[in-house]
Amino acid sequence: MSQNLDAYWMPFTSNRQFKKAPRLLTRASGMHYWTDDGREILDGVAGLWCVNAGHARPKIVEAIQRSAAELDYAPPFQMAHPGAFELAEKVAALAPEGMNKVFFTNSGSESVETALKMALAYHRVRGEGQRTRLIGRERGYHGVNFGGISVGGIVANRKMFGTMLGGVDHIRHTHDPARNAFSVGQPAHGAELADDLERLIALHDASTIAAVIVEPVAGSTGVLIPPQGYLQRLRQICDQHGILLIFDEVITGFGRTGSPFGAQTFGVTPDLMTVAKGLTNGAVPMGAVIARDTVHDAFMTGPEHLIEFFHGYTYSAHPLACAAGLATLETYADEGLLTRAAELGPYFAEALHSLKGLPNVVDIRNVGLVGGVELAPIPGAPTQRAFNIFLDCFQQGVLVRTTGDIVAMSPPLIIERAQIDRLVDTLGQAIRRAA
Ligand code: PXG
Ligand code: PLP
Repeated sequence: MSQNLDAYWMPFTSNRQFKKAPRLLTRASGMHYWTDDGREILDGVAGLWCVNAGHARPKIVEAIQRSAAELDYAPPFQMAHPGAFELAEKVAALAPEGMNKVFFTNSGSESVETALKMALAYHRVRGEGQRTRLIGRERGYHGVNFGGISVGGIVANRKMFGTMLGGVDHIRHTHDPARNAFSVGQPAHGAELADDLERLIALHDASTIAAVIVEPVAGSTGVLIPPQGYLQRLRQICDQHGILLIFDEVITGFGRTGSPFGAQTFGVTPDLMTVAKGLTNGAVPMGAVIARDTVHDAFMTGPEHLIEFFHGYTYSAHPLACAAGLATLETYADEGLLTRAAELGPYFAEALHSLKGLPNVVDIRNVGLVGGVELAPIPGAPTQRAFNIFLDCFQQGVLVRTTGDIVAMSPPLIIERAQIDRLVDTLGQAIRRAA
């Protein structure tokens, strides 16, 4: 490695360790990456949970190339370009009924900030401006901006950053290995954990609460599947108390759980949905908030010449991102990818759960084409066992992802059965070696 690695301060990375033994990817196609030294790597995480149609898909590549030459940039404030409307319409068509308004951002983190601001402003335009409190959940990941880490519940992402947003509280997480370890699909126990919201309502009074934000499946914290009935119960409590329910579908959006959105897989419609990642297949940064018509319409009340929502990004609905998004949705439709995780889910589940009984495996969780394998930490060295397994898998030509002592998998939705076998076999061997 002759390249100078000094200047690049890498995100969410152990920089010094990485730079001593770098892992560089230089090319990608379909289910695979290639490293700078020419090794083929099976992608078990869809890049970072985003490349749902697989890498470098021709339609998407061509759309990006065409768009870059045709319209490099168009201002999104008081101006627009056709691609933005076209993409919004297509996204709305995939979303649950009644959710037909799409606000574009450039990442999941920005989608979260946007949704939280929308929720606050929604109550205010309706004359309930006292609803300022935002409720998140322990172990939640909602990106890294101040709103997102405030409602988020991952300690390491919060503790360095001061007081964050005021007026935030958290309901309990749903991870309950004592009752639910090795559940296939949605665990049976824990719907009553949603009642924790009642506790916060009793404490703060519903009239002060604007919104609750949760990931339908908590991804970054280690793949926590919602217990049966849990999301329904949250919806019920929110309805009862006039609280908006926000689903952060940055990972669960665009086919990961077997339907276009987790909302559909789990049969619960939120008021706002945040998405990113799979919206453009990871090829161009883009996110969005998908809103219920009723939320949007509440803003459309004042004089028509006035701006209704004082929010937006220089690159909202960027032409390149819209082109990538349109080609991505076309690719998903052409190949039936948004429901493929439902077809392959049982096979993936069986493969994954075959790891039960291997040394230090304390839980296995799955839904659609997302899975997590939780390991007992090495005493005194948390995260080390999973990270060693990650390195071993990479050495064997398979990319997985770890968080804490959990190995997460979320392969591109084009994965074939034989590749699922290879992914799980490689992981199994690495788990044995790490014993
Ligand atoms: N919400 C959720 C639910 C996410 O999973 C974000 C928001 C933020 O999106 P951006 O595009 O700002 O990163 C995410 C992102 C991991 C990992 O380690 C997961 C994410 C990002 C980085 C790492 O699993 N998810
Ligand atoms: N900082 C400054 C000084 C700016 O002028 C702008 C946008 O005009 C921003 C930050 C926000 O950038 P973006 O719209 O890309 O989020």
